[in-house]
Amino acid sequence: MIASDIISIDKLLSHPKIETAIADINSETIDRRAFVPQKCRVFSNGFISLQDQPQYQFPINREAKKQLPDIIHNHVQKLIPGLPDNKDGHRAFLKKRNIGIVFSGGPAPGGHNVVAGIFDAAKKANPESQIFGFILGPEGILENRYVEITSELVNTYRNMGGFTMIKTGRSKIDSKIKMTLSRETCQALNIDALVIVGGDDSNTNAAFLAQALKIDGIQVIGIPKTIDGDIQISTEDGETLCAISFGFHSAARAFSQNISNLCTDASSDLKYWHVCKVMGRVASHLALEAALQTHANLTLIGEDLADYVDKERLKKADEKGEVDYTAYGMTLRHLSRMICDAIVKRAAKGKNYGVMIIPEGVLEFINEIQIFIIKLNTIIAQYNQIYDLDFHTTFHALDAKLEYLRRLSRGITEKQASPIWNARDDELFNDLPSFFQEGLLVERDTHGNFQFSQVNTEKIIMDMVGDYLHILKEKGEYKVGIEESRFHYFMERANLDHDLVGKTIFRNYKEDRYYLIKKNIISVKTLKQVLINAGIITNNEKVPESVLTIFKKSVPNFKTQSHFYGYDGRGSNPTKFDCNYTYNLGLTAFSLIANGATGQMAVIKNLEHNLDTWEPLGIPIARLMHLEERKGKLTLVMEKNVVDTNSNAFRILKAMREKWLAADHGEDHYRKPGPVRFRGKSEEDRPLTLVLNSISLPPSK
Ligand code: FBP
Repeated sequence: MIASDIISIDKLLSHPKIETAIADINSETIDRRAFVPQKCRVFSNGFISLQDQPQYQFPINREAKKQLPDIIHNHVQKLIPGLPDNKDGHRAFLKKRNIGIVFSGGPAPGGHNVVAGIFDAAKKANPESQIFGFILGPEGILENRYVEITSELVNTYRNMGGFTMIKTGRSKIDSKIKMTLSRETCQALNIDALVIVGGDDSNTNAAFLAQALKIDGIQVIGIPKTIDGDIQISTEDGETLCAISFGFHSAARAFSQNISNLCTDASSDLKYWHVCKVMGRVASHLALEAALQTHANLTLIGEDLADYVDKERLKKADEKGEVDYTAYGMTLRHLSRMICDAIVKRAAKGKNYGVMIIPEGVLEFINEIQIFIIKLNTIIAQYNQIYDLDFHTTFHALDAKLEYLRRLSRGITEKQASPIWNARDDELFNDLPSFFQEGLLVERDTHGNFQFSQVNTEKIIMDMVGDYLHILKEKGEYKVGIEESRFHYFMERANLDHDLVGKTIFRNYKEDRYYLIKKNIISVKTLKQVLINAGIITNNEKVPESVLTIFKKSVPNFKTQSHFYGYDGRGSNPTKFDCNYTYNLGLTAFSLIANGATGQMAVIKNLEHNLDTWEPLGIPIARLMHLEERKGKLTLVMEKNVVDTNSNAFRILKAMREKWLAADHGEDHYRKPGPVRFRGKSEEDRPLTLVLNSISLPPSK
C-alpha cells in the first residue's frame, strides 16, 4: 500500500463503526444498566413494617452483652407489607432522611445494587432524602470524604461489578478517637442512618458503631458482603436465616469458568497439571463451589484436612498402649503425599495431566502452620505493645525479622525473652524456604487477620509435591501407563513378540488396559539389562527403537502451571442471583432504617429456594459475636462460617472424588458451567452449594 492510500488516523477514529467498536460502553454494559432486578414479594406493596421474630434464637456471648448492651437484646425482625398502624410510624417511614453508605473490605460483585436498592427505596419514600457514599471505605467516614449519590451516578453502576462507584478500604473504626471522628462526620452531614456493606469484621464494626451512635439517634445497619461466602447465619435450632453472603456466587462462577477452560486445555494437550489457587482467606467455600461447578480432578478442602485422623498411626500407638496425638490433623508432608498419590494414580492410566484446586486458606488448617501463625501473631502484637513501635517498620527486611526471632528464642534480654518462641521453633522456622518465612511474617491486616492472599500457598505445597514425585520416579513408582493398543502397535511395527516383551518389561501385562513398566526399569541401562536377561537382545545389541519409544513414553515429566483466582472474581460482574440478591438487600436495609432499627444486619432468608419465597429479615449483629484470637488477643468479632464437613455439598464432593479424579480408563468428567450471566436461562440460578445443602431427605436407617 502506498502512503497516499492510507486513511488518516483522525478519519479512522471518527468513523461511526469504529467509534462504536472502541467505545468504553458496550452492549453488555448497556444491557446491565437497563436490567431491573426482581423484587421480593414483600416489596411489591411499597410500605413495610417490622415484626419481631422471637422464635429465632442465638446464644448470647457474655462479652457481647457487656460491650454491646444497647443492641444485644434486639430480635430478628421480619419485613411485612404495609405501614405501621400508628401515625408516628407512618410519618417516620416517609420522613426525609440522610443515609450514609460505606463499602468495607474486599470488593464483591453486587455492591452497587445494594446502593441502588437503598437509593430507589429512600427516594420513593421521600424524594427529598439524600444518600451519601463515603469514599474509600471507613476512611471516608473518618475523613468526612463523601459523594452524594445521584440518579445519574447510581444508574451508571446498576448491575455492574466492583465497588468503583465509591471505592472501598480496609480501615477499621476501632478507637475512641475514630468513634468521635465518625460521630462528627455523621453529625456534619445530618446522617440519620449508616449502612456498612462488609464481611464479618466490618459487620463487627457496624455493631460497635451502632452501640456508640445509638445515643445520638444514628442508626447503623450491616450488609453481608464477601466473596468468601463465610457469612452464613443459622439460629440455635439450626434454621438457616442467611445461606450465603453476596458476591460469592458471582466470584465462584467467574473462577469456575476459568478453571473449566483449564480443564479443557489440560485434556487437549495432555501435558500440564494446572494448579489453581482459589481465594477465601480461611474458609474453603469458594474451592468447594468451584469443584462442584467444574469437576476438577482434585480439590483440597481445608476444613476436611483439619478433621483428618491418621488411623494407622493411632492403631500402632494403641498396640503399644499409647495415644499418638500427632495423628490428629494433617501435616504438610502428609498433604503433599496425598496429592502425589492422586497424580501417580492418574499417570498410571496414561493421564499425566489434570487440574487441581487449592483453597487460598488451606494452610490455616495445617496444624504446624497454624501454630506458627498464632505464635507470630502474638510475638508481633507483643512487640508493638511493649515498645510502642511497629514491628514491620522496625524490622523491615526478612533478615532483621529473623534476627529478632533468634534473639527472642535465646532470651537475650529480660524484655525479649518469650515463652512462646523457643530454640526448637526457631530451628523449625529456619528450615522453611525464605519466601514462606516472608509469607508467615507478612503484616496482618487492620483487623488482625493473617493475609493468606500474600502467601504463595500453592508453591509451598507444589514444591513438596515435586520433590516427592521425584523420589517416586526414582523408585519406579511414578510411571505413565502405556495403552495396550499402543504397545501392540509398536510391537507389530518392529516385528517383536508381544508376549515376550510385554511380560519382560511390564508389571501388569494383560491385567489392565494400561501397562506399567516394571519398577526396577528406571533408565535405558536398566531396560537393556532386563531385555538381555530375558534373551530378547544380546549384550552387543541395542534396545530396539520401538521398545525405547515405549519406555520414553512411560517416563513422567511433571509439569505444572499455577493460576491464582481471586481478584478477578472479586471484580466480576454479578450473576443474576447476585443482582437480585443485592438489590433486595438494599431495599431491606432501607426498610429497617425507615422502621427505626439499628445494630441489625439486612439478610434474605430462603436464598436457597425460588425468589418468590425470599424473605427479607433484620438480624441482630451483636447476637452473632464470639471471642477470637486477633493480634495475639481474644477479641469480640462476628463469627464466620467455614465449610461444614457434614453438609450435603461437602459429602457429595467427597463421594465424587474418586470419579472426578478419573484415574481410570475413561474420559475425565469435567463440567462446563459457562460464563457469568445476569439474564436468560441458566441451569442453576444460585450457588450449587446452596442447591445441594437445601435438599433434606429423611435420614437413612
Ligand atoms: P473480604 O472478607 O473483605 O470480603 O475480603 C475477602 C478477600 O477477597 C479474601 O478472599 C482474600 O484473602 C482477601 O480479601 C484479600 O485481601 P486484599 O484485598 O487485602 O489483598
